[in-house]
Amino acid sequence: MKLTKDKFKEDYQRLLTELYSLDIKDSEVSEQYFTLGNLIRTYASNDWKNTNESYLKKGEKQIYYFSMEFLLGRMLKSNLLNLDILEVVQKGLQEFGIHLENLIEFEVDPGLGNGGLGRLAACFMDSMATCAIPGHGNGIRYKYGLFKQKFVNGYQMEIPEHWLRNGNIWEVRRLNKAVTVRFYGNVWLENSSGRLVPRYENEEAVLAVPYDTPIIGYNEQTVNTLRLWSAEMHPQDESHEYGAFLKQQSQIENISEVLYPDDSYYDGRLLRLKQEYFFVSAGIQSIIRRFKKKDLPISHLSEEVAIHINDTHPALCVPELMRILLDDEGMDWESAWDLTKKVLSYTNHTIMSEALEKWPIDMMSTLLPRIHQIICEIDQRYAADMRYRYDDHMIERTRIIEGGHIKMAHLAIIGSHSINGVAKLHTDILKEKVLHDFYLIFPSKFNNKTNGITQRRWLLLSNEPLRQFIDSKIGSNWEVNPTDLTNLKAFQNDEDTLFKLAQIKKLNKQRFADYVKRTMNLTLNPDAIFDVQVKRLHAYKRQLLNLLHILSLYFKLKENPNAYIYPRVFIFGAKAAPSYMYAKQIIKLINSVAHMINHDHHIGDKLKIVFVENYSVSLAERIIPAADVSEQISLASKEASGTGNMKLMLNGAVTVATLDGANVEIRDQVGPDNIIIFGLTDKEVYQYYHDGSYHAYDYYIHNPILHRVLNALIDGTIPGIEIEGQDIFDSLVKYGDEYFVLRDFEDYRLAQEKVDQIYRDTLRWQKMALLNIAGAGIFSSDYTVLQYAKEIWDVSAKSTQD
Ligand code: DL6
Repeated sequence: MKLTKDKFKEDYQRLLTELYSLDIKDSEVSEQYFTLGNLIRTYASNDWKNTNESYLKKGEKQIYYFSMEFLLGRMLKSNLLNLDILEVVQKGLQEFGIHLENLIEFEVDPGLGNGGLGRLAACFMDSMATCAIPGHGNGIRYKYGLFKQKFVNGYQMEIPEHWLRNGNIWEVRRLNKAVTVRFYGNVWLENSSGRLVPRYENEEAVLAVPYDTPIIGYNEQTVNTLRLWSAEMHPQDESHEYGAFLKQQSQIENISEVLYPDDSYYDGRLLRLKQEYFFVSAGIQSIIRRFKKKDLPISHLSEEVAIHINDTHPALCVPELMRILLDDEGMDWESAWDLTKKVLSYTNHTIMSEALEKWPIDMMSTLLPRIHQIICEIDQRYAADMRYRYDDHMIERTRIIEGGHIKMAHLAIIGSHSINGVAKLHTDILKEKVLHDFYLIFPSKFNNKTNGITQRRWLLLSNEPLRQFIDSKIGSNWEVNPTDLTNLKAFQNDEDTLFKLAQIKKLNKQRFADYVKRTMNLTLNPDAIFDVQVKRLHAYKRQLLNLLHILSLYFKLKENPNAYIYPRVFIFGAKAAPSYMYAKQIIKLINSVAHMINHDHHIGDKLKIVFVENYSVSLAERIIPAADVSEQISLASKEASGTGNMKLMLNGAVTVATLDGANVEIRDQVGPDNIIIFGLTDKEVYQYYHDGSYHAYDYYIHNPILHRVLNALIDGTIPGIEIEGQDIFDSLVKYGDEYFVLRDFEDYRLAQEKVDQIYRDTLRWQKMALLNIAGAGIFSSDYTVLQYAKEIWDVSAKSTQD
């Protein structure tokens, strides 16, 4: 938008006085922040209105991305960037004596997601708006997002994060758009004029109230909507006796209270199923209501609407859309089923069996009786259809209801027209292994869409020095056309460019070091290699492998203080799921090793470990620009894609990786000389599974370095880990080492030696860094969403990149 500094200053001053009856000089950061937020919303409001109006035209197909998680990160700076007023506002505020950075830091980082899946949804929101794809989010407005992590004596403690305490400047509550979602009760089918219609009694009605957040595109016109639903008491129940009212109110509000209720007990699981149906039902009802404004017959729904199921959590879209088409719209089963499949598509984000959801039948039938009936009918019809083509085993393996459970991935696959994995390797594994039966039955439904990241948040906003540097080399067109970053290759042998790149990295490292000094009172040497592993803590991601290697360096230095080791700072950021005890033990172990090494005066600057508390989007924005090395070391086949790997390469980190997830495509982009690959391949892992020939104990016995390191877990070398050390040791040495940590250790150690050697040659290292930046453009989520739009959602984008 066009905005002059003077106009901004005038608007800002006026609004601050209107809102708070204050003069700027008397205002505090909170007032300054809310004034700016309000003003940004005003600036975006016309575009939001116009975008919404234009979407009501017939033929403007709308995409709805259903996701339990949207990990947006702070919005202030990204909204300023996307409106193209960042500089003007910064300068204007400066003239008032206000530092924009302070307002940015004041904003709460809403943790409405766990990690990769939720952050991907956020990148997609940004990219869809930027590429002018009519794409909207649909999710839950949790009162408490992901817990706040604290370390107490090295242990993870979880503290509630009340992110809404000060209000949320970006959202608009739309009570007039509320819908009713029904749970429990009895349902039966009655014949009415030759058609079976459901009759209900004793249901519990919940009011779903939408809160809309504008998603501003980086294109000066499109503003899409993220709609998050909040559960409230239904007005029909407000006449209850006061005590009963309060009890019921708290039960109902519980639905949108917390992200991931503890699912280690029955009530927690029930609440989670409630959440899933709650946002699915509310979302689909509001989509149908909006569709009806177009005054078209319901049979045209698939021409106007596409609904995307992000992982299995929203898989109830299948029976809910069927319910609406059958019961409310009076369609016959075949037409409704046909339409449902045309509207819905599904992304799988993991092959980990524990994450493939299934629900006990009695839970579903009690909580959602009509939905249960529809699922049973879908399942029976599926089995009947398949009977002529496949044997009983195949049908049993693929049907939705099996062993007293409802399998949500099967429901999503059978009820959608498209199923995609999130990296080439992941999709291949789905086709060949995990979902092989389905691939044989529905080959044309399967496709790959490799994940992507938005270059706006992950470079333009978080790494200003690098952005300016790239602009100075190749111009700024890459900002809208990220594959133009390949033009940087022309500078791969230009010493001046490479030294400047090294300087920028050092500047970013110094900034991070300052932050660590301020918050953890730990001094870091910015000339050391900054080696980063930031992601959820999970055994398959193998933070443990990283730690065992660090211990091997430590012992090497203890034995020989003059050993040839380039100084390194190992940076971890990771939260463990509250009920995942093994992951929490690994956190304690890392913290204990960090304490031991960081306090060892003989080691000094040579090794340091930083385990940042409460890893979040905002912390990622600080850490990633400062990374020299990106650790992507999951056991091959287990990480569906990864997106941190893309963010780190875009910021010039060199990847140490297994050939897992999107690492494979990163290697293809940068070439084998610019990435350091080690470890088993997915094929080798599957071969081990097949022949059962992996014996972790042999590696413990035969590799003296590993032997020494593993013994340190149980011989008192590391203070304070008596229980954790023994449990972790046993998991690796005695109980089979599920993720082949010991098998890959030596190869990893050698890969790390390579890092150490190459880093000493600044020009060679910076050339690798430059080629990583140059190769990262293809991983822009702008391209990813354009592929989804064209190949899955069948919608055109009015994008400049198209
Ligand atoms: O697709 C986004 C992201 C991938 O990059 C990660 O590799 C994958 O682990 C993650 N999957 C999940 C789903 N897990 N569960 N449940 O978060 O998705």
